[in-house]
Amino acid sequence: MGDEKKIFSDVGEKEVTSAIVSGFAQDFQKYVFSDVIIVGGGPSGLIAGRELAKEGFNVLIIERNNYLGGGFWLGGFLMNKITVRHPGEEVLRELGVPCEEVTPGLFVTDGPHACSKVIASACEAGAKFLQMTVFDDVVLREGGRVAGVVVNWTPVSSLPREITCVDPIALESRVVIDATGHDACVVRKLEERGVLKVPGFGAMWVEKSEDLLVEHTGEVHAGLIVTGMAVATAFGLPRMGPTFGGMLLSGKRAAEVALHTLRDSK
Ligand code: 48F
Repeated sequence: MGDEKKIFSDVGEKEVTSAIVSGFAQDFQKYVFSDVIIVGGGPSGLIAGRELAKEGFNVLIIERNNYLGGGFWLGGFLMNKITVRHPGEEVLRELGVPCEEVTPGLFVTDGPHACSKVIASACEAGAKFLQMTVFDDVVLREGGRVAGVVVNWTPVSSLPREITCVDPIALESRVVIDATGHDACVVRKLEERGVLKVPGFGAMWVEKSEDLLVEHTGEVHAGLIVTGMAVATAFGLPRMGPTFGGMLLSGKRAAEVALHTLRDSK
């Protein structure tokens, strides 16, 4: 011991811990007030985050799970295939995801490949993430404008009641995007507060739902944009099952709407 040639650099526990704490604190400080907070790290939230971060805005994506990607890893019925209807494949190709046309207008790819590329593209564009962090409430400001979110660590909600008095914290932003999928948690919170009425999504009808979902993607309330399956819940649109072109195009549309707001309010 002592004289043998070492493979790894000579740093120990305190340097490792210090790197984690200071790195997290530096990032967190920067995102106490963001340009955009996206709640939900599924396909629609990741694409919206990528587009906005690419434009130089600081984007924070909040995800209640440890992993990102939402329903995009597995496609339908636990079978590892992702389907997209034209023109959804154009987004996959832009990200370098190979896909095959199985019938005119319908493309198939592998979940892990597509999902990992979408996550990587959001990271490479500069989006930042808070995982294991759950949306709890909205921050409302003058005129009822949504101006941020209240969040807590996900594990807090699974602790026994006698030790769960952990207060959440608030993060402010210029725009909030609800990308929480079928649950539409942010929109539902506004309903709970008597601000909106939420019809919930309708029965499955893929030929109608994807077009409607992209068309309805946009601002549902001052300061709050809705994307992905949360749009179907917010507007009572039909669900679409395991096809994802609508999620990718809705993410792009949400980013376009957010860009208008961000540029107008500069
Ligand atoms: O469900 P999800 O993938 O939403 P999406 O982007 O895509 C929907 C498709 O996956 C699929 C479909 C396609 O045809 O119907 O369902 O609209 O991703 C939503 C993400 O939001 C997170 C959740 O864990 C998931 O990763 N999420 C949901 N509620 C919260 C949340 C919350 N309260 N706080 C933080 N994250």
